[in-house]
Amino acid sequence: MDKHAGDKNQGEASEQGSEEPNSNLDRRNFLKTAAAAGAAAVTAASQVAASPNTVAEPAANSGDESTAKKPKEKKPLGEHTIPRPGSDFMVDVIKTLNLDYVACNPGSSFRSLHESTVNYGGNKKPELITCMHEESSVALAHGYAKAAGKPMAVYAHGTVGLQHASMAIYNAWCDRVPIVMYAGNGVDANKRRPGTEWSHSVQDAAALVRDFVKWDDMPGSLQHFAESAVRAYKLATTSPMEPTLIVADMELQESSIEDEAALRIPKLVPTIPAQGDAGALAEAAKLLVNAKSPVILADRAARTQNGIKRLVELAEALNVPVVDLGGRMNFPSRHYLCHTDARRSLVREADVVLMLEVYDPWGQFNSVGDPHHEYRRLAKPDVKIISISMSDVYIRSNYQDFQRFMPVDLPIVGDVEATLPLLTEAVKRAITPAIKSAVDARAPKHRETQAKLIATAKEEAAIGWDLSPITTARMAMEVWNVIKDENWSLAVSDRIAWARRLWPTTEHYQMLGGSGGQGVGYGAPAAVGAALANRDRGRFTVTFQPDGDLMYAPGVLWTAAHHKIPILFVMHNNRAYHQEVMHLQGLDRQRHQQSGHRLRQAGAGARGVGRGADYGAVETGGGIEAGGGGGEERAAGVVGCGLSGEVIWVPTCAGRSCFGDLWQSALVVAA
Ligand SMILES: Cc1ncc(C[n+]2csc(CCOP(=O)(O)OP(=O)(O)O)c2C)c(N)n1
Ligand SMILES: [Mg+2]
Repeated sequence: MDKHAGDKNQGEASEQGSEEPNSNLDRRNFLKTAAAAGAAAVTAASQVAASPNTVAEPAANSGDESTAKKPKEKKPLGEHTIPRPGSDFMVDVIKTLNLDYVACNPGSSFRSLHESTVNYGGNKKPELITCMHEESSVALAHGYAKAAGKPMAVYAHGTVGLQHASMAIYNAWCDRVPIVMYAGNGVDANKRRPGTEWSHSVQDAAALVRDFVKWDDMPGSLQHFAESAVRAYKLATTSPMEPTLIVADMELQESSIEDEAALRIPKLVPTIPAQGDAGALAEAAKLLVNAKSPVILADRAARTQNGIKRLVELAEALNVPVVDLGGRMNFPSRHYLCHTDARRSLVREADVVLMLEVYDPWGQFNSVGDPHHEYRRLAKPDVKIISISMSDVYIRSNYQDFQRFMPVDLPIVGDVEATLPLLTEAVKRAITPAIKSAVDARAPKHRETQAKLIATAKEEAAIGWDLSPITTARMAMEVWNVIKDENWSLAVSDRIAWARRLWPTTEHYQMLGGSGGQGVGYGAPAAVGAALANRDRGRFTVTFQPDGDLMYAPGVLWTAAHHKIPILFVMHNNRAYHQEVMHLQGLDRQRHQQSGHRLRQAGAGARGVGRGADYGAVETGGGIEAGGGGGEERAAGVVGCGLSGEVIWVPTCAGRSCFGDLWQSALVVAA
């Protein structure tokens, strides 16, 4: 309960100094007693409008007998009414930005913006999505942006809300994903109410996250807000795309708009993405055309279906194999030039490598072992490297997500999707008839290699097929059998590698990548965000959900149920923070092998996270169906194939009955 219950104007009046009339003394004491009684917080405008013209009786246990007994003052109705607060105008501005949703966990620093969004804005465009944790709000917006191809908004409480949100903002930063965030703050100390409002106010709210947002501002006027909100959206959606943050001062939100006729909302005109330099692209084309063993590495390259189409055109023009590093869905997995599984050998043999928005360029050509840090070169020393990326345009100093410096022979600044058509044209111009026949001659070999790669993946997936609990490979294929006729989208595609290896893909929303910054706790909320976007676009969302990741903020399941966001959660419950278990085991082995004390307590502190958790019985509110959880027997009944299972969550979707057929045939592994 927010202890700052009560009317803002009354609160201000109560802090006016010692020369107050008696009635003000009464109000101040009323506020104290009302806070002690836990009165609900509402916005200044709405509370005043809704309140009777009498101040309520103080609570009997206020502990302030003298004031509790004094008669209460009556004020004329409407004296403090603010029919048009600044936050109404802020909502007018936000509505010009084509934002469908705003994720939020409520907080009084943006209560006015909240109230205006719901009552003035009609809770439409944007519509509030209630989250249980600010980290969930931002991760949800992160997943949404990749599935929707456009950002959603986040409202965050000042200070504490942003502190909670910070890791998720960092993930989105690393993943180059646009999110437009608004946080509240009480700037003027003279206006702050004592207590929480001070501990939630800050001189510079954005300082906390400034290293990993592209831009922030704290507007000093409504006109300033309009211009900065439009700028923030524009910057967030210009590649390299990143989160942005506008801090909305409480006074600005809650005070009446003055001189509204003078306010102007600038028009949002999206920035045209940067294209690579024509001369450099001609040089790149020459290198690629004359290469014997070229390869393309694509990472955060394709944003839309057009991106995939353009990469296919380039690859086919050169008959060059493509390795999809998976930051985005870049290339159809059954295309004869998709050689993702051959990454290491392709890089080892390559004479020319084209990198398309690759997150870790150095790591493609070099490795450092663990735990002894042995260095290994993975490529020829004279390999020619071309890079098309926006990473040189925008970088920050403190956080090291920019990775180790990689010397590149031809570094080209440009947005990949926007630049690819120019490169393909340059390639076509550079291909002589003699080269064309050499290029064409590569195709049969590439088809053969691709068929072999798929056959190998299937063979490897079949290893241990009949084990119980089932393998993750089998889990991936059983789930595939269930979803393959849907217009499906895998919300988090870097957790179970088998899905990327084995599922045929064509559409840009089918594999939505990972967290970017490897901050655990991303998976569940990002999947719900992706499912929100997919729901509106008629797609079906599935996700493989690790136990540890879910346990960070499982309240997001409530959000899915509450907002009727359909999603199939397939629990990957290995009952551990297993990656950490493996680290501990590795160190234990290294340190104690000779003394014979290996694996003594290697799992303590990292094991058991999902043990005993009956995910099938999770109560998250109406609309969720959960199954499994009762062990092998019950799971066998559910899936009808005698395998060990844990849980499947299928929040219901209005108009569609729980994907009942999926429920019948989906299953989950318990390791
Ligand atoms: C916020 C955060 N805290 C801690 C870590 C360290 N960490 C890396 S993987 C991992 C375990 C995750 O467990 P789970 O989601 O169950 O996946 P599993 O490793 O079991 O497959 C942890 C804690 C991290 N990456 N991010
Ligand atoms: Mg786990």
